[in-house]
Amino acid sequence: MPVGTQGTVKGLTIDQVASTGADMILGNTYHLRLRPGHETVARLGGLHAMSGWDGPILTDSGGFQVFSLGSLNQVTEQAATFRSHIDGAIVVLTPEHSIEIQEALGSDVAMVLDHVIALPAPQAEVEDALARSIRWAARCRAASTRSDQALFAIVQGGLDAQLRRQCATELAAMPFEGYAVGGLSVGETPEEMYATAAITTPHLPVDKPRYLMGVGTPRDLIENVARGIDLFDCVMPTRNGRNGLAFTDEGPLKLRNATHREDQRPLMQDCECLACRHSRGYLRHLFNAKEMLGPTLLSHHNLTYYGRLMSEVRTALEQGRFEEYAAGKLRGWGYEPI
Ligand code: PRF
Ligand code: ZN
Repeated sequence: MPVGTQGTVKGLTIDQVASTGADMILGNTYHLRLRPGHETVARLGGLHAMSGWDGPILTDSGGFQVFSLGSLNQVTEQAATFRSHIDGAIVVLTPEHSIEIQEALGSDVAMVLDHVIALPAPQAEVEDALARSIRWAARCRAASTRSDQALFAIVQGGLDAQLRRQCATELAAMPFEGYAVGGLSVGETPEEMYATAAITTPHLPVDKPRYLMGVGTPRDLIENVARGIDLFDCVMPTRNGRNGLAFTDEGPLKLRNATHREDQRPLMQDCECLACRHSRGYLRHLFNAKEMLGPTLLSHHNLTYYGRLMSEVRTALEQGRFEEYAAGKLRGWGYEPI
């Protein structure tokens, strides 16, 4: 899922987002609650009508943004309380309020409110956040009223195999339409992330989507698909695109580098995106001249690259040649096969 935090995938029109092959996009409860406000979004017809995106939308619950963006965060059994990063106002986010906001936004998939902590953390803190996340998941399930909105649970538990298994097993016994693995990509190594995904997915239902939140690099997608993950979201393709970095089969290219000054080649041969109609030299010029088209074109290329990667992954899985496909990609990026 491309990330459209504030009701827009930054720098792209919805037609451009659709042309990257994306089916579902992500929106953020935390941001839309603060601005323009979920009630305003509802009066504008909901997130689909407001943004013009008529495909599926998943909204994150706010748990992670409270952790990463808010200040003066305080988590009690009742709620996460934080200061708005926009105007300093104090906001109290209970599990019930997170569901109320997501129902007003009208997303197709809502996420439960969870308690996210930075890693590494003391065992007692990891256990406390995990137990609270399970209780909050139950409160979110009880609070949800829309039969046209799926609700996904989120497994926490740090890097601890026992805790991950316990959390996954308890949540799997509750009625959710899908399951996310949260609390990763928060400072651990890639190998720790892969190991944690590997010990978590066997305890999740096989017939429901498994979603790894906030991940990752192209390599992370391949490695985690190999460990049983179906769905991802990440700002990486768009944020890196805005900063002049383009993903390719040979690894990332930094377009600001002088080596690209008079390079007539596109970023990639056979890429159908809007950027690959132009030379690397032109793209470099756009970034050097701070033209807004540069971030737009590279965001379009990177989302097209991610979309194509996942589409090829699906085909390779269907045809029983995922391992071979994954090995080729990983070698191209300079990594050992799985
Ligand atoms: N919880 C929620 N959203 C998230 C995460 C999480 O743990 C992550 C983890 N990197 C990204 N987004 N609710
Ligand atoms: Zn391209």
